[in-house]
Amino acid sequence: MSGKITFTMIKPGAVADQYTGAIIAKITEGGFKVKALKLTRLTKCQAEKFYAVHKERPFYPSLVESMSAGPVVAMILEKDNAVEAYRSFIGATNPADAAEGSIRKMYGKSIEANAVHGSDSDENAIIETNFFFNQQERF
Ligand code: 3AN
Repeated sequence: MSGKITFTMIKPGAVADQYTGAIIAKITEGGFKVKALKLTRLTKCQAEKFYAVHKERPFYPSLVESMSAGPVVAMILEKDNAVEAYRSFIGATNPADAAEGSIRKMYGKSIEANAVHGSDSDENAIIETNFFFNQQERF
């Protein structure tokens, strides 16, 4: 059975471009309920850990650099079948391939600066929410 929770992050580029409000509005209009939310900044070491799965990929150093370059907005979102629903809602990794009207199409600039992160499995959603939020910060 699929979980009700996913984790998302508005990436530093989109936060710097002042898209935070528009993206949160779109997420809530999409039927996702915000269960936790914070503006925070990843250290380089935290960004390395968060994207450790990609550490052999050529884009890893640049990804780590850009993800730690400024604040992010981290959120826990709730919806039935949350992980899959949110990934289809935000659009393809490359904004150029993302569906019209999706967050990555509207606010992404490149495959790396693609506006938002979304968990890719229920297991990773749990790991990622635990990475950012303690119990008192969840509602
Ligand atoms: P998604 O975020 O759609 O799950 P992943 O997990 O393949 O995509 O990639 C994680 C992050 O790594 C992406 N959000 C993007 O920022 C970056 N990324 C993925 N592929 C590339 C690439 N070919 N060049 C640069 N950055 C990439």
